Amino acid sequence: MSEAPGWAGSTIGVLVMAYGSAAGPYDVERYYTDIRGGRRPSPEHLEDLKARYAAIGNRFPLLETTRRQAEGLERELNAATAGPRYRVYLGMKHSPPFIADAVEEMRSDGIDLGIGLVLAPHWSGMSVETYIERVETALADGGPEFMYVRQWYWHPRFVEFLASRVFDALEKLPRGDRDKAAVIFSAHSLPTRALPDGTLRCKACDRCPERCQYVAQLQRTADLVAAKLGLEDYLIAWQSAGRTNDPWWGPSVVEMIRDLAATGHRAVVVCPAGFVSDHLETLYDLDIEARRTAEEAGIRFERTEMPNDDPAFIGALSALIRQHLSYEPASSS
Ligand code: FEC
Repeated sequence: MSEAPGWAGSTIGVLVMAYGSAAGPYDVERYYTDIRGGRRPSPEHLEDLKARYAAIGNRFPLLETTRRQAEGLERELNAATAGPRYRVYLGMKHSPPFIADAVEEMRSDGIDLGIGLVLAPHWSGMSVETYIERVETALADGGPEFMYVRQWYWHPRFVEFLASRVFDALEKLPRGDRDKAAVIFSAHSLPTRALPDGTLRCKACDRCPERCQYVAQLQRTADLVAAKLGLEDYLIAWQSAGRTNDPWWGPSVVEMIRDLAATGHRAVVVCPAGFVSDHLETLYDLDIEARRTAEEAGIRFERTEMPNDDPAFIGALSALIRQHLSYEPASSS
């Protein structure tokens, strides 16, 4: 497979981007303020967030996991003897190393071609596009030519990987419960707004080429994984809604678990398909909150293991980057 014609002799810079996390309990206020676009959180909200981190043992694994993913990706991309060389950079949205710093590093390393990959498979104007905007702002001072992988919810190797994780989680259930189990595919909720016709839309819809791609893309991931496994009882739901005054996209995972229990299910497997690492949203929102909801409702709970730096997942990311460079060398989509 020939990649990025015209760039064969150069080093391609891959900018891997993720959400970011606090560096420790002392850094939670700075981090929360950054997430809120510079507005400091109320003391109640800050205490609530600190308490959630404390409940998971004050762990902040996202940066380290993303670093391992980036290192693994660089190794995997460079494993091929022919073709261009790759250098992988790391840029976070809400904590150091920030995206702008990574772009600056690429510029000073003399990288000619950059490719941006956000570690979130489903596109939304409120998620993936906000990373790209940060890159574009940083590029205003000059820098590599850039292209972006905006969405990869469909990638066969990612789908295959998720299917194996769902299979493993189902296998952990006792046989009798497995036969009455439902699988919930979840992603981060987004704030919504009401349209004049009464329907709800993600707040980002004005920026979507088509409406609610985010919802349709999660559904597509779920359908593809379900088809691989022959699953019939599966749904999508939304998790980790923020503590803001807006309504957020639903139904939530917690609501869905209660509904499933009420309709005779004996177990639920949650596959957080919108995330690829362990962090607060999996370790607290699912492993503590959603699990507690299931237990209170009298049904079993399993969560699929996150991709983190599993070699099969890193291989899927590497295939994605190579394909993007081969088929769309001049595209920015
Ligand atoms: O472990 C960690 O420290 C980081 C976990 C973490 C991930 C993550 C991913 C996404 N978020 C998305 C959207 C929003 C919107 C708001 C918002 C707020 C928070 C807060 C925390 C937080 N998010 Fe997050 N998100 C993570 C953590 N997120 C903490 C603030 C406390 C709270 O309200 O619970 C609302 C912003 C505002 O207030 O104006 C919107 C989306 C993703 C998935 C895509 C991605 O990874 O970029 C979408 C991981």
